[in-house]
Amino acid sequence: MFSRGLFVTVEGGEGVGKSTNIDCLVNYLVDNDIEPVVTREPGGTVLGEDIRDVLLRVDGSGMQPMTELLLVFAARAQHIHEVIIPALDEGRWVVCDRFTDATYAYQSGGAGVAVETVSRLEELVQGSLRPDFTLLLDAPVVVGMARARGRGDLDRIERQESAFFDRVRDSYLQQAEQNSARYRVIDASVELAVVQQQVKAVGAELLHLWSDRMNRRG
Ligand code: Z5A
Repeated sequence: MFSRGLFVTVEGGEGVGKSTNIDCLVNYLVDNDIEPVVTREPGGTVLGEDIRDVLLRVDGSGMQPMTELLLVFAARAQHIHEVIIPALDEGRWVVCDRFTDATYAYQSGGAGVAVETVSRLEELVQGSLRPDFTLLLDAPVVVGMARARGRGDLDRIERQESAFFDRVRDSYLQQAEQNSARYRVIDASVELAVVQQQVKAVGAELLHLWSDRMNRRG
């Protein structure tokens, strides 16, 4: 039902280089005649960006893990309805900076919400919508945090203790192992040029996947 376009997500911990490498991937795709819709979570819509501000601002509100989880899924419900499904239904590619795997990593792995609670909301909000392909940029927490700190003030989630981010990373690596057909993991701790070579190789793999799919459809 949702499979006309291609839904690609990019995941990873703080500062691993998602934005930088999404630019690289998108440029590669555009050079190969694919113009994806590029979007992000939390956010991607006017309402979703407002929810993102609430989620990330440092205001001492003592946000509870369940509140955080429901806000993430509220933003996602709007994003799916307004942006993702319409684009996929038009046969377009969607490249999304984080999606529900981030919820498993941060709200469940990091903050301790039960995995079953996340998966119940996933079913409720997404129905059968799942990414076709996920690129995980992986780096030790200290590497990503040093890069994130280089950009200035830390937001509310970035202020968690480092054990939180170790659990986030573990959750991502576990998800990649459990969904190995959908995931590609790139070591993002090395020099940017080396990372981007691999990102372009992933772009080439996606183009093959797409062309196979088109051929099967006749
Ligand atoms: N969140 C959640 O909790 N639950 C959810 O379900 C979802 C999200 C969807 C915002 O996400 C927050 O939302 C996030 C999780 C939570 N936690 N926080 N905070 P975000 O994706 O917008 O925020 P982020 O993870 O903090 O991403 P970022 O800070 O924008 O980082 P990035 O995109 O991964 O990195 P970057 O901006 O591309 O690169 C950072 C710097 O490193 C930059 O100066 C680059 O030039 C440099 N860089 C990148 N790669 C390299 C290499 N290889 N070598 C050297 N330097 C590099």
